[in-house]
Amino acid sequence: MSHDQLPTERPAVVTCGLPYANGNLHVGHLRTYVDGDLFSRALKRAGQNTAFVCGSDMHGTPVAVNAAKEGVDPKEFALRHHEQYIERFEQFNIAFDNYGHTHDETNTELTQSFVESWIENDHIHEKEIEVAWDAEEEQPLPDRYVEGTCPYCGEHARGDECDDGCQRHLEPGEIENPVSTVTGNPAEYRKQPHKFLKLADFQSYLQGFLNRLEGTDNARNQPREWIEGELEDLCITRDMDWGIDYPGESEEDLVLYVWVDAPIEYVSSTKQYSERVGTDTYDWEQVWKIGGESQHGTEWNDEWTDKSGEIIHIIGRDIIQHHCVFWPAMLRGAGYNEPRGVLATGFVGIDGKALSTSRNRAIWAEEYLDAGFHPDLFRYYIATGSDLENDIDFSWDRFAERVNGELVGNLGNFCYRALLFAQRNYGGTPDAETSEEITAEIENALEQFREALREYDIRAIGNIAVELAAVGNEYIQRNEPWNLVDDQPEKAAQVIRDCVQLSKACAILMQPVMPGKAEALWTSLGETGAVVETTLGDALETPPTEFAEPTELFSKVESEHVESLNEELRERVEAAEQDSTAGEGEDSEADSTDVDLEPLEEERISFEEFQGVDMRVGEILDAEPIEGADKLLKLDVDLGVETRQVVAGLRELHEVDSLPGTRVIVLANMEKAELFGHESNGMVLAAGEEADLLTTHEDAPLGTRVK
Ligand code: B3M
Ligand code: ZN
Repeated sequence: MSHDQLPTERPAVVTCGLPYANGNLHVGHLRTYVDGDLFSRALKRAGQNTAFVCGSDMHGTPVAVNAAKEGVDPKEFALRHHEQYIERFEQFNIAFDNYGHTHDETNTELTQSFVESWIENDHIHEKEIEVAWDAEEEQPLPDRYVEGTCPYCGEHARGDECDDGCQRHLEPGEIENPVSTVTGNPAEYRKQPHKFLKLADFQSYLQGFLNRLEGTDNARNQPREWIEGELEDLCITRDMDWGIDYPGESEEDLVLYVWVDAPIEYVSSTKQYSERVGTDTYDWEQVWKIGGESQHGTEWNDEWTDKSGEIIHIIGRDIIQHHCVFWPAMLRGAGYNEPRGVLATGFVGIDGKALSTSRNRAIWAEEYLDAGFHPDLFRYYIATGSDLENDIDFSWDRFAERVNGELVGNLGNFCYRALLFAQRNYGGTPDAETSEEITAEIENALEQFREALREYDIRAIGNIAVELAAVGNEYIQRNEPWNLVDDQPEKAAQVIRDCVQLSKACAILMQPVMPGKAEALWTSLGETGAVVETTLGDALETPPTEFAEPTELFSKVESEHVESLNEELRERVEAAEQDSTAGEGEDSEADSTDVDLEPLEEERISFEEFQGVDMRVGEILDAEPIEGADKLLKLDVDLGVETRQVVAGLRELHEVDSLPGTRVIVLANMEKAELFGHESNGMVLAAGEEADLLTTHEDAPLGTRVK
């Protein structure tokens, strides 16, 4: 059964992935929040009762490991970052209706009630598993306390996620060649009982769910592959003391896995909002439950769709599996409603390369603000720079170009000219009718807005006001009201009336993407109230007959400023490179993103075994990115005897265009694998985190065996 078109009569909730309370926010993090904020504002302008909620993710090893590095208590550490995020979001006009955190009472209680409900409905069982253990420190090594090799794609993986490779979630014990991040020693294994959510109970439900799901293609399609075979149990407990206790158990040091309580915060945060504004205004149970109640069963009943609210999640595309497989199963297991849409955003690169905090190639939220730019300029850039699911590049040059061309030169220029002319000649909006031509243009823009909303096209929503201003600029230029004032005063008044009406429409249409600038324009129009209280229809209401002389909405980004920002970034990246070179060989405390040199393998192999390893000289003929896989490239490699297709994790570490023509060494008898639907027939050998490619130094012919 398909969903009613947005906006619906029912309440909606828009959520953003919860930021781990463990560091500073950079422009890469901000993308999801800007998109979420834009989308929730757009729904509100379209008249949908909407709550925009989020919260800080306080638990898990991402927080515990960083707190331990600082030598502080994880709670105190996480709360400090939580407070900082609240401030940062406000500074970027990201206006959550509720921003909680996963450690608060609401979430603790609700999380435990979810787990109790899974227990009651027989979706939980206990089994003993092998968990990684550091023998020197005598401590368990959950999640980010181990690093090793992903069993699915062979890339380097951190604990519970393959964030350098196939992005899959890894269960405890799954990582290969595990090394403790505490001591750098190879991890050992210990037996330990844990609790599991039986995902297999939801196999057929999940298939139906993915068919109903709306949002970006990556979120709807990628998970299909992950639910093909029988679904494995999801381990929901960890050997840690920082987290939410498993209900009803007194076992010390066993808490719920962070990915249990984190998404439940979406519900908790909505509940807090509902409690604050009153259930008459917004009832969280109408959204999250079905007809206001829990409805159990492992299948979905189509009649439930219009008995509950609209749940829309906006996330980074590295956490699709959590939101489109685990989370719907968790909700169904507790009798809750399901997400209607999941929008998974691409990543943000810097100057054509991947953002990397360890290389200091990042632009921090604070740094952007310190540069003195209005937050709305960044919001506009990031929301409209690419389609939501594609990666987007941030560069100060492009930023200046777009601000100066699209905002200063077009939107700002039009509204300023229109209002200045109106104010000087008529003291405000002239007494005339809006023309049919311009009424139709505004109606068309409103329809485009509604259409973009229905299609979750955040980029299109962000562009509409600028496009309408371009219509206005063309209109004012064509009609030259300055030449009409004396000879055709009525015509002049009508043209200017049109332009003021267009400016008013621009204020409403730009509000989701540039809320601060929209309010400024609203004030210039002499409007009372706030644009944040308007709905789309108000764009056609008559603007005030009087207003004051306007001020310019945007100012130009100067090229000297851009140069100095580029210089700062360049120096920073170079300094980080030098630091990392200077540190090589030193016995320094490695940060979690550096990998210490692995100890040499003690176990020897025989010459016969080595002879079984078929390594050949090859040449890359062609390299192409794989859609939906940020790190992976599909290579055609000439091995002399034949050309092989090989999938390799080189995308972010090498210029893709520079690869064809490169001589490489290929492990030709590597087992075949399938990654993101592409067969990989061989493995290109490379050293270390930077994937330094192995090659030959003379001209051994292609296909020559390495021995
Ligand atoms: N805290 C951050 C991430 O993996 C993680 C998101 C939780 S969303 C419920 O992007
Ligand atoms: Zn992987």
